[in-house]
Amino acid sequence: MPLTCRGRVRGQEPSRGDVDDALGKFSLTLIDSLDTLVVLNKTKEFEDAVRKVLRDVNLDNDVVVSVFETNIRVLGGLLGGHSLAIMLKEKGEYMQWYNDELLQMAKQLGYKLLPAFNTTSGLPYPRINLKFGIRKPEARTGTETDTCTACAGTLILEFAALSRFTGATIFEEYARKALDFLWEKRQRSSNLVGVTINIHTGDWVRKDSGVGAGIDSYYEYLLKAYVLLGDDSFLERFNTHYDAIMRYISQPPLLLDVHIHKPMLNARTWMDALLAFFPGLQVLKGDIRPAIETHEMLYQVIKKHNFLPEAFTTDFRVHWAQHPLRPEFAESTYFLYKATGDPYYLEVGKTLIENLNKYARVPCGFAAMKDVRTGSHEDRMDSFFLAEMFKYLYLLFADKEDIIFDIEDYIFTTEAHLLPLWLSTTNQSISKKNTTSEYTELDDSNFDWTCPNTQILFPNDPLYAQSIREPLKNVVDKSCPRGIIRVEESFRSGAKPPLRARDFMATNPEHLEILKKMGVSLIHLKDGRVQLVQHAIQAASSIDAEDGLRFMQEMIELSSQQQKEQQLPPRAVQIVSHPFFGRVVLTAGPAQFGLDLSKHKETRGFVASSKPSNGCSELTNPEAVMGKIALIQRGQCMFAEKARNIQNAGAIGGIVIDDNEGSSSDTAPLFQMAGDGKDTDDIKIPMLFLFSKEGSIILDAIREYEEVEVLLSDKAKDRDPEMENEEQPSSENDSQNQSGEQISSSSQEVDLVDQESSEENSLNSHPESLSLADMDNAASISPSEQTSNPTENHETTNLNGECTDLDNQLQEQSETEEDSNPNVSWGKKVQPIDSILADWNEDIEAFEMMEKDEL
Ligand code: DMJ
Repeated sequence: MPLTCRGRVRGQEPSRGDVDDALGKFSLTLIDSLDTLVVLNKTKEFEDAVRKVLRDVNLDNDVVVSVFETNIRVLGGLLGGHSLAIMLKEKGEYMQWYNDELLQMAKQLGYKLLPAFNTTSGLPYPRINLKFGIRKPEARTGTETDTCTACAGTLILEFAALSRFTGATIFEEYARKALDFLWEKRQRSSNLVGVTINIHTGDWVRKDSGVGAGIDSYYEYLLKAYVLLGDDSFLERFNTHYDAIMRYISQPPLLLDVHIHKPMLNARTWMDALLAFFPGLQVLKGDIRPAIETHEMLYQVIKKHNFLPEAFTTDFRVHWAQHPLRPEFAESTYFLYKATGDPYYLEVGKTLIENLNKYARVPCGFAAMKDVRTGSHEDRMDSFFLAEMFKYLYLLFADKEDIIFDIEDYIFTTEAHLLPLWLSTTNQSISKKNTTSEYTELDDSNFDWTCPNTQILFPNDPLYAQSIREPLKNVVDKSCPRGIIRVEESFRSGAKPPLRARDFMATNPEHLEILKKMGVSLIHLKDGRVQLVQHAIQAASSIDAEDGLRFMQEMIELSSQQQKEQQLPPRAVQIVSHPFFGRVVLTAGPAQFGLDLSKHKETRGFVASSKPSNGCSELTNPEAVMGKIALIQRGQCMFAEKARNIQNAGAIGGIVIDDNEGSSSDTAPLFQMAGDGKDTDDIKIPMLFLFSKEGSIILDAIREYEEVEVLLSDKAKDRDPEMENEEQPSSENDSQNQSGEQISSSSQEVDLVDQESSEENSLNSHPESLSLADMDNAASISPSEQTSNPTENHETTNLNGECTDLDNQLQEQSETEEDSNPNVSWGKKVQPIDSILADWNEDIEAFEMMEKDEL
């Protein structure tokens, strides 16, 4: 936890949900970073770290962990550490005392994970209790029915290495069985796999398919299993899937999810950051051109937002604004540099490092970005940052002689752990399943290209990579919102649904009856929200299914509008004084009253606690808060009242800190402070809200450094290394006069926030707001994924800047023209609604047939 400078111990911090399943009280970060130390030539530190692991780590904790994460980070970390420990020992200088202790731990962990495979399918349960396994009452797990494809298909490298290192064949056998099952279950006509699968029945639960979240490393491990184990069946499977990916998902430079049964239609209009690993895998496969294209597109998204947001739309706007310092893009950059030798990729790496140092580096490490638009931080530095990001960035710039062993003798696991290639000829006793007869219709060139050789791929053409990148140079800056609006317009012009979204009441039995007829079901979420899901196949007739689709469409628009009205984008509190120098940026909630920081320059000042601390009456210490930013505790009175009291005492701003101990923006949705129902125009100062955890970072800083200066803004101010030497202005006026450049850049930021404010809404939906998801069959038409991004409608109707004219023109043009204009619609054709509906019955029939086939 780089902001609070502590380790994150499971159970001692508020739960963050699934993301905590990686934590097993087993010193995750230490184990995950063992082999990085050797790569970085920190041999002595490696030796110390191994001793610490052997001395302190307990694998027998009563904790439920993710099988996938434990495998890739902990088992992989132990095996990577073992691989390099024996390499060092053989060299004769370091680790002379080492006697396979890490391997023994890895074996112990391997046996702990095996009960997860006790399913009829052989696919592992997603979670296991390290002490009690699965299903026992004490285990508190074992009732799950689904897992993700990557979760079940990303075991073979670690499990096979464990088998081959130890001679215990059971691990490799189990991992192979899970892979065999996934292969059997691939959708036979598209050769694609879905995102989640039922571990008991083998049915696809989520039938969308891409190369990012939920599937990514399944593909990676098929190709790498071939490299590590030399088993052709893995290569054949990989190539079959790769062929399908390039046919359906790859829409250069984009990679867009499709439906496994209807692979010609996109399943969503955004991409996730995890797919950034794919160009690196394409390099390993030897397919350099699309790797260069996708990588270039991703780099431009990064240049726009400093980091790759967790998800971004096909027109490159932020969809999910977090960035947990994921390494996938650095990984692909490294492999592209290895393949092309093009110094451009060193420049890319330099930008990545500069951005990390500039925006993510904090006194106790590197903090994840909570929001790439505001530059605010999350108190989180995941173990993959050291395991992967550091390793790939170091390797990108390292010369051969900088690394004390030959990196070419190893393969990288998905967590960048190093496994020696000599394992391919060790303990090969595990029987290979001969499934070769299943592979047909593949172009031979697919096989020739595996494992690239730059001399063969593009001899004598140093400008090869550049010539591919050049046409994509403006792909992000010049992109315009997609033409989805036309599909929506088709809805609007058509018939109205029997129940209008605005009239719908979840408590009205008649309404529920109509929904059922239209194939729409209602799910009450734990947090009080209501989710609507449409399965067209469950509608009473195809006419009802169409009505259902219209109803859902109306609901999306309504939800989008409501969320827009309810929320404002987050703000940032940046600590600028010594020793923070702007490095710590806290996510803050805005107020519906007072100075709007998105329209005005930031406010800078020293902080002072108000007395009384809740600010609910006239302050007794006006001299202390005069000209400063007052800290007030939440509770006892209205936010507006607090604001008036501190303003009367002469404060230039206020920060309300939550009185609910332990609350944090990591775990609670941000909200805006409402007024008091009266006219609040008299409140002129900016007011921000911090949850308790973020607030205590400021309070701790005051205790330690007394004078703490902060900047209240809508986006963190860039900080240069010089900022540390800069004389800190002491008043708001001083700071606001720093430079004209700064002022203009902050007004651009306002534009950006305005454009993107609605995207924020999907992150912070209020419990009372409606959320919509998964229209299942309807997912086979373009607008379906708007269910998870209710902002699309807003964005397509509120076009900005140069794009407006172009888009309006296009709306008037014929439908076919849109697809011929690459500026407007990257990817596949947006079908007119009539043709979709005409196709409807046929789809449903085909869908039913395929379901039967699968069963
Ligand atoms: C890593 O833990 C692994 O690379 C995994 O396969 C998916 N991505 C995370 C980091 O983003």
